[in-house]
Amino acid sequence: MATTTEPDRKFVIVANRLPVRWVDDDRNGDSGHWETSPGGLVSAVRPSVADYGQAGWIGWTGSDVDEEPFVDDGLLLHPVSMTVDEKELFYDGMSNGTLWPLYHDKAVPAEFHRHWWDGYRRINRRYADAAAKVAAEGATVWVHDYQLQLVPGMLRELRPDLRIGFFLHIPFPPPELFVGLPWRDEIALGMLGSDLIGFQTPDAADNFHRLVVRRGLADDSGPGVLAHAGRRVRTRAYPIGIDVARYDQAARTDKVSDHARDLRARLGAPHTVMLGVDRLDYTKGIDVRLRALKELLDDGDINPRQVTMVQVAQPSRDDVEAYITLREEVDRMVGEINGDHGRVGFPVVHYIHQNVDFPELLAMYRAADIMLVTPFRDGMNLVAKEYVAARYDLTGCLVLSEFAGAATELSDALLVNPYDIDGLKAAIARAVAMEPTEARARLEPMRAAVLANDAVDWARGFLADLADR
Ligand code: GDG
Repeated sequence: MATTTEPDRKFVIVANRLPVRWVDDDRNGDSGHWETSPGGLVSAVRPSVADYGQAGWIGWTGSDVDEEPFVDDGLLLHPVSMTVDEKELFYDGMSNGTLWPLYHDKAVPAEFHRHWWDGYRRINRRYADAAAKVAAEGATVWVHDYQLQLVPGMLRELRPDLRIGFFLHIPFPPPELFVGLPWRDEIALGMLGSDLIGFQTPDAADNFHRLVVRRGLADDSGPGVLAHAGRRVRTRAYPIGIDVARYDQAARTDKVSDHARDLRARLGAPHTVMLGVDRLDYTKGIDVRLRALKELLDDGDINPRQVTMVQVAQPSRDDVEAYITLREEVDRMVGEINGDHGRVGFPVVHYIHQNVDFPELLAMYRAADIMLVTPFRDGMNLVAKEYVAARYDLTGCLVLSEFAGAATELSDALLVNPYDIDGLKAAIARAVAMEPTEARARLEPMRAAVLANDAVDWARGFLADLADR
């Protein structure tokens, strides 16, 4: 239903994507339907909307077609459109060619291009204008993530009456790294337009705090408090949670149990099933876990007749050069492992470069004895939490990078440094041999941690602090 835009929304989310996306049914654009967008941001943020009567969401539909605002389930969806060229500068370029690698330190070099920056500013302005148009007097606006770091500052200029919160889903790098960015002060000032800035970890919050004080952009007013332009700006860690009940309940159903049993049978009923689930992204360390597996097989430390690995790599950002290269590298490594160690009908690595649906994902979490989460750097990593939520019977072993934000809460996982291949190999070998009593003792506190901070707690915690002056 199309609707006119009135400044009547008491609560406005501003995120790169809308919470729904248009799916072409017949591939020629004649018919289609809206479905929930994938990813952790939407599932964590969407429920908070229910606490507010009149809410709106500003975001991109993923297409270059101009769409009118419309209401879905009481929520005003306000599409932001961008041309193919603008998407290249703003999204592929500045967001994913500059900021994403810079913030995930040294996975690939960050590129700095002035025309990307111009595109980033232009599109941030578009989101800020849209938010200014729909927000009611005194409304709360919650801006999300690295694509939109200029929006709080731009919005504050347009609408000083608003309460503005910003949450960064990815890491914030140490000041020593960040200062190489030619537009460091503009980005930091953009974020300082907020009343409250949330990060995934205390380290990220601390990095930002030190940066702005060191650059003379704000004064230190005590732990987590900055003084900027006559206002108080608070910074704090709010580790994001998942919809625990959804994973826990689905995992307990007969349907998922049957599915998991069937999956293990189809894998050749191995002794141990290892699993990786990631967007195909160079920060996630998919290559490093394949390298560790290959060496363990080459050395004879793992028996390919007993151990099988499933790697789901959801297609992602496939217009960006580094992602194309990674895809080729992963294809090659999987081929090499299976060529050297597989048998006809029994590959060692089952590689799925596709999106799997929720029931299939759950069945995989249930079928996996070992979950490998080995990013070089990750804001949080929801997959680690989802696995823990699905292991209601306290079986299974999580191997987790110490550089994922999740490692702070899930410190009972087998923690690894993904740059240390020998250490990773030792952790995998240890996970394969782990006794059920140890697995249980590790999972119990991890489940307690995941249950204690779910997605709704996370959003409410942030929004309560934002409301508190
Ligand atoms: C960013 C930050 C932070 C993946 N493949 C499939 C699938 N997924 C789902 C997972 C999970 C989500 O996508 C991925 O979330 P992550 O947290 O692991 O990673 P990013 O996408 O990089 O997210 C991250 C997050 O924002 C939230 O703040 O934790 O650090 O980088 O929910 O289950 N889901 C389905 N099929 C797949 O093939 N159904």
